[in-house]
Amino acid sequence: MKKVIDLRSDTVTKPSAGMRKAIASAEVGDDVYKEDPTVNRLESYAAELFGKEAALFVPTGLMGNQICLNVLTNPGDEVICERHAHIFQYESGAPAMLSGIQLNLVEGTRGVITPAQIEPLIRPESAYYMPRTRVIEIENTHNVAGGAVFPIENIIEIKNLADKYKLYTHLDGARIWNASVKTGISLSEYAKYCDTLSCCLSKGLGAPIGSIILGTKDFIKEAYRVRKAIGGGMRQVGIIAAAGLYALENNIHRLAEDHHKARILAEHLDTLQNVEINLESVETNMLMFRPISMTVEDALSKLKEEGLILGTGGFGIIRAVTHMDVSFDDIEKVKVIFFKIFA
Ligand code: TLP
Repeated sequence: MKKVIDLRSDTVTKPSAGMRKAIASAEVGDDVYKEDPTVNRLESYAAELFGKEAALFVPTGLMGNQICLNVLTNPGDEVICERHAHIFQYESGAPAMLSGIQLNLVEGTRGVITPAQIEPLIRPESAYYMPRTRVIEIENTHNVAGGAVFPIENIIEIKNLADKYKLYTHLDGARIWNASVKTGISLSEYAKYCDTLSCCLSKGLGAPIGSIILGTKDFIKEAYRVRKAIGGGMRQVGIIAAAGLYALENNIHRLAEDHHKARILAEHLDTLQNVEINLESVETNMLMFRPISMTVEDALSKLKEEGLILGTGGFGIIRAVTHMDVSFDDIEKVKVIFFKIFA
């Protein structure tokens, strides 16, 4: 049987042998009593890595983002974010559902928003008839923008703006690892410019489940309460945290290889006639491209017949994401399939 190559997302990876070993030998306890030694180790390791006071292990990136927003806001408040932000596009309306808050959207350039765009949207304190602006949220790397890195200069400017208006900043850092590996900027440097952040162990780092949120000790104390309230209090979850620890210790630096593989595919697609791709937009492990003279659905089903599963990045485009379960050999096979369908 032909091997299927799955590039729908970097979430599709399966735990490696080393990770499974770490899972099997994990020490566990009841984490709702804070007695799981492996979870405790993961949280303190992450807090140190990001230079934040405290961290909390949560099941998913969505829950991580939403707990942060819930703690930072009150019902009726507003969060400013980019128009294609994950919290707006792909979190099932959770800001409204869980926190009673609304989002004020800024049209970014490849996911990047600027203080000049944000400042006019900040509601005056005196305007009691308007929602209260409370948080500025950014995403790094930006998913819909194809894994685009948010430049650190913009992040610093946004943090300064937030400070000027006494707003909080939240970073959706589901793929902050990719940004850090790409730019060489440390995780703790990125973390300096946000009050809260959420990062995913289950994307490029290869863990089966798990995200971590970070902030001050006071913030994490509140977050702990919210996590329980929405059903995220887990018990002997050290078996999963062990995978997360393994991922942090072993799988960050290798992301450069995923970036390289995405680049190889992008350069190949750029030579093919029936595809539109902006090479400059391929910065990390994602590529977004538009099929020419066929619909996205047709292209996806033709690719699938050849043994390659891709997904859509929304907005009429196809998304391919490289990850640790695709080898350089697989990448060569993908090139052949692309040639067959798009040349
Ligand atoms: N993104 C998934 C899909 O939801 C689109 C993917 O395959 O890329 N923030 C960002 C920036 C994300 O890309 C994702 C997942 C999340 C948060 C949510 O993480 P999970 O799936 O763990 O809830």
